[in-house]
Amino acid sequence: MSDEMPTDLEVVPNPPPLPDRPDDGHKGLFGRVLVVGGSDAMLGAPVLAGTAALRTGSGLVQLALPRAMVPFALSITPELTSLPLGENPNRTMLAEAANKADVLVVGPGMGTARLARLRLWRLLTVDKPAVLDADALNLIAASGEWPATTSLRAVLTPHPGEMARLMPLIGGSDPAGGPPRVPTDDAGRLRVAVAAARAFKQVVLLKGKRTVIADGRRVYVNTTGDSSLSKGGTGDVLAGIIGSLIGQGMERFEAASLGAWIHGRAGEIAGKKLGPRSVLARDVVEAIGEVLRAM
Ligand code: NPW
Ligand code: AMP
Ligand code: MG
Repeated sequence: MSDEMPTDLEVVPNPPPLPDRPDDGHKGLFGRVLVVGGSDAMLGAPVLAGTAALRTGSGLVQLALPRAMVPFALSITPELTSLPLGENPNRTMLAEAANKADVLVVGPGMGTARLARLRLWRLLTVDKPAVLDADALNLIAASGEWPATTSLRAVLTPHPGEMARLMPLIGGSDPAGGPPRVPTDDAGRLRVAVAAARAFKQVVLLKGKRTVIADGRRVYVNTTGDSSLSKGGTGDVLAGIIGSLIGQGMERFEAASLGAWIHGRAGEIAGKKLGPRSVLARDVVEAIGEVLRAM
């Protein structure tokens, strides 16, 4: 990975507007989102992602998650539907559901067990746009290389810890010989996001204050968001928002840029109501409507 700042980048100053929502539309028109995630220890993550997608305007959102969790997940948000996953890796059923969806959101709370890896690898062969978050990124990092067979057109949404795990795949290392680290300054974060977008040929969103979105040619640095978002589950909300915007017809770079902006503003609104310390990820989901109404 080069230490040079790329000089051939277009800096996009603002996120794009929301996609149109025709008055006479129906749920099939506003995107089918399939969220794949959840594991014994983490039920909230896929529910937060799915609920955020519904709040962002998706018509239909299905959660593919371990069978035992389905009743709990649907009792939190009954508007979600489910694809219960059993103990055997029935990857055909999952691929069929993925092929029916307009967009996939893969990784929130999924864990990194063998079954999760088998399911992810099957999904990587599906020709659909996808948001790859959390454990989907951790599994790819652990495999040691970007999966060459993937036909997914993805948005990767690593936080700096996840990006550090991916950095060996793009030739990144710590000059001092320790584990790779993502720089904390704006220029360094931008360099890493662009290098990853170019190496993987995907859209990359590097989280944090001033989240960076890069597609290899363009870059957008988000300005919304504050420490109201510094709590478990908010990243899962972001994955759902971006998936929803892609399902509503936006291109990946545009959806990731607008999604980061909406997510940040929703965090700020929740923080004003409750105080930044007390905001929960679900409060960010609840504030999405206020953000969208004002746009
Ligand atoms: P440190 O401590 O600074 O050295 P992990 P995770 C580092 C699910 N969740 N932002 C930091 O390192 C997710 O979807 C489920 C964040 C820290 O040790 C995943 O599937 C929830 N981290 C799974 O949990 C709610 C930063 O990264 C490490 C950082 C694991 O995801 C929570 C943490 O990252 C969660 O969303 C930064 N700016 N900079 C639920 N309710 O179901 C450095 N780090 O180990 O990937 O853990 O993000 O919690
Ligand atoms: P994750 O670590 O995956 O749960 O994601 C956390 C989300 O909250 C990311 O979108 C971060 O960019 C955002 N976030 C966390 N802390 C802040 C902060 N202080 N300012 C702005 N955004 C933040
Ligand atoms: Mg996360």
